[in-house]
Amino acid sequence: LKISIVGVPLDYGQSRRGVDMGPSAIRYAGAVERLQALGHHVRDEGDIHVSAVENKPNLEERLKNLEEVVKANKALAKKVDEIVKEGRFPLVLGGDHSIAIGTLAGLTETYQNLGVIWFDAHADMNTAETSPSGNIHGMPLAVSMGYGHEHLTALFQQRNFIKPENLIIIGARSIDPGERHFIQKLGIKVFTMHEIDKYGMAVVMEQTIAHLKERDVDGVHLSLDLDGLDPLYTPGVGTPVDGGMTYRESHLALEMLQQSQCITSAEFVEVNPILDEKNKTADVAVTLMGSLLGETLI
Ligand code: DIR
Ligand code: MN
Ligand code: MN
Ligand code: MN
Repeated sequence: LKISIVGVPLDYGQSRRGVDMGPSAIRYAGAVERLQALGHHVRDEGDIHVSAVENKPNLEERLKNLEEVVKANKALAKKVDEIVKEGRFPLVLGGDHSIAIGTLAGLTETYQNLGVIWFDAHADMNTAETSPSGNIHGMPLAVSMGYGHEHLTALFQQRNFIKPENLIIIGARSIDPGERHFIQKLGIKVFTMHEIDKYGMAVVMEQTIAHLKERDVDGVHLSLDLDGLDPLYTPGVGTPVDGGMTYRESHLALEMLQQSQCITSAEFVEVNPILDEKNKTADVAVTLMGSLLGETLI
């Protein structure tokens, strides 16, 4: 595979500083070397420019740092679009999860019927109206389906939004009332921790892959929020929620995605080295990349 890595040092989509250092932490954990060892051609494209200076008051409390988030995502969408058009696999390193808006906007310039697998403790489907926090990292799925502030939805220039039937959320255990309403209204497929406990990860992944095949998608993006795992394994995240996926469950899931050969792009987000224990969360992110991109035990 020809892989292009892009870092997005953005922490304005949520309230705890430090997730802007996520791309560095993931690189330090050996992402490039790990993927090269699997035989991939890896090109590190560097970081999207984001101003490190936090000098603006939050003028809009319902959408914190809106214009900074829009600006970074616009640049990211352009970069991801270029990578896809070059025939390379985009691997995006966050940064907070608001960067999924730019990644998906870039991907949908090419993919007309994109599937999305969303690993997360959260549903990330709030809008300014339903958000309890005003943090845009809790909104990328709503935006990507065409709901939310027009400065965000406008990043999807062709208005080729993600179809609710093409989206699967895995690992959710903290869903806000507005998000629950949205999920029910749009009929979104969600494997919460309850289903993972009850059926096991193997069945959840078989159903996920079968569902996307039935939908006849032309690509599948994996958006992996490290808070989807239990904080025992990934403590370096801004909004940890107990009762998450284990290290083994997450690896199994990504190994099954590798075996299915369906994934065409990926992003790993919310690694916050300031909150971490000796870069443990970035280390897990890199081992997960290995599983997704071809590592096997023997
Ligand atoms: C919460 C937290 N649902 C919000 N979201 C998080 O602020 O919208 N997403 N942490 O990853
Ligand atoms: Mn910062
Ligand atoms: Mn998230
Ligand atoms: Mn999350």
